[in-house]
Amino acid sequence: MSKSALITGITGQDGSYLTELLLSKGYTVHGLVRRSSSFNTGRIDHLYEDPHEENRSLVLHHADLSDGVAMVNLLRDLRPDEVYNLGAQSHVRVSFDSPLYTGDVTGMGTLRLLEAIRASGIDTRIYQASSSEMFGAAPPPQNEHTPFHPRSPYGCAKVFGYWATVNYREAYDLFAVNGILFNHESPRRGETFVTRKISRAVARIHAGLQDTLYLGNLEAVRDWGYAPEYVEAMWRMLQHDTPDDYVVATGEAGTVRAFLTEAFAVVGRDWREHVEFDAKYERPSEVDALIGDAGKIETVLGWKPTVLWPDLARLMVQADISALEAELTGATVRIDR
Ligand code: NAP
Ligand code: G4F
Repeated sequence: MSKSALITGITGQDGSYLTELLLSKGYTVHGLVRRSSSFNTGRIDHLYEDPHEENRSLVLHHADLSDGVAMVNLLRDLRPDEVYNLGAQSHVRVSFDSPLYTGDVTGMGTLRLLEAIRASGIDTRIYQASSSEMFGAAPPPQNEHTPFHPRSPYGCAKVFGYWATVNYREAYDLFAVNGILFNHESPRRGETFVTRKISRAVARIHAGLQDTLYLGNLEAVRDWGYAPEYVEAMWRMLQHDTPDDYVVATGEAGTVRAFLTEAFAVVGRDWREHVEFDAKYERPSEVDALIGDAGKIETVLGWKPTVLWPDLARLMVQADISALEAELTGATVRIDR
């Protein structure tokens, strides 16, 4: 019998790569999609199966992490072997503008899902998308023993989700794990996160469509990994014989300034001729440095990253240049990296 999984946040960067991974392993994948007035399934359109087909391996369901009843009903009906909770208001800067919404979806949404599993009485395993943002002001390198000191409403909400996951493991013997993932990027990264904002701008500047890129703090240090490798880590956590929490990171970090240098070098340009500061992209409280120690997951689950941030910067710029060229020549654009 093939396994089944439910993914919240299936339309996001990680959701799309995880869906590809699980389908390649023979899973039936159910995805939770929130209602939107325009299409929000661009990252998974290439995997879409018509609802009238029989024996589909990818099935989408309308629901929202703010609706606990919908989640109980969905879980009771689907009875998935595995649940991946990737849904979240995931933008740190935006969480300062919408703190209560972020707390509700990113924090309480996790508790609603855990409680929906308990209330529906199903036997399943759950992965919670925890974040290095929980470490916040704690100095690097950060690992599973580093105390949390979140610096944003998003970070606070993720700390709540982390502990709710641990609590349901301890209280109800639920197979529940936290993946504490450091920043991970790809050509499918949301356009307002700094790496993708840079790679898109480089492509547009190279094509003569843009001259200036406005950014905030260039001194922040991040440990950027490659998203397709990180979804493999999520899956491995749920295949292990015991539930546990793991840091997922490359251990190699750079500043936003260094990422800029690497990205602009792809088109032979100096970023200093194109980048200007805009205070609106700064955060009321910043996370200065995130550098992960992923020794535990390498030892226990044999997971090890291969793509480090300079290669990632080049890969993302090249993908955005190709996508823009295709767009300008009227060819169909597919984000398939
Ligand atoms: P993402 O691209 O922003 O995707 C977030 C997903 O959550 C989208 O599918 C989004 O739907 C969905 N969502 C938002 N609000 C929702 C709601 N109220 N109900 C149901 N779904 C909702 O994020 P990502 O980069 O793939 O990250 C996946 C998860 O890992 C997130 O929980 C994020 O916080 C966490 N994380 C990410 C990183 C990273 O560096 N990428 C690192 C650590 C942890 P729409 O498509 O409709 O917006
Ligand atoms: O790309 P960012 O917005 O990512 P951030 O804040 O590190 O959060 C991401 O990683 C977390 C894991 O640690 C995830 F949990 C979270 O969901 C998200 O995926 O910003 C990175 C750095 C920050 O220090 C920010 O201040 O880049 C700096 N930055 C400078 N200028 C900017 C900009 N960030 C954005 N988004 N836009 C700018 O113009």
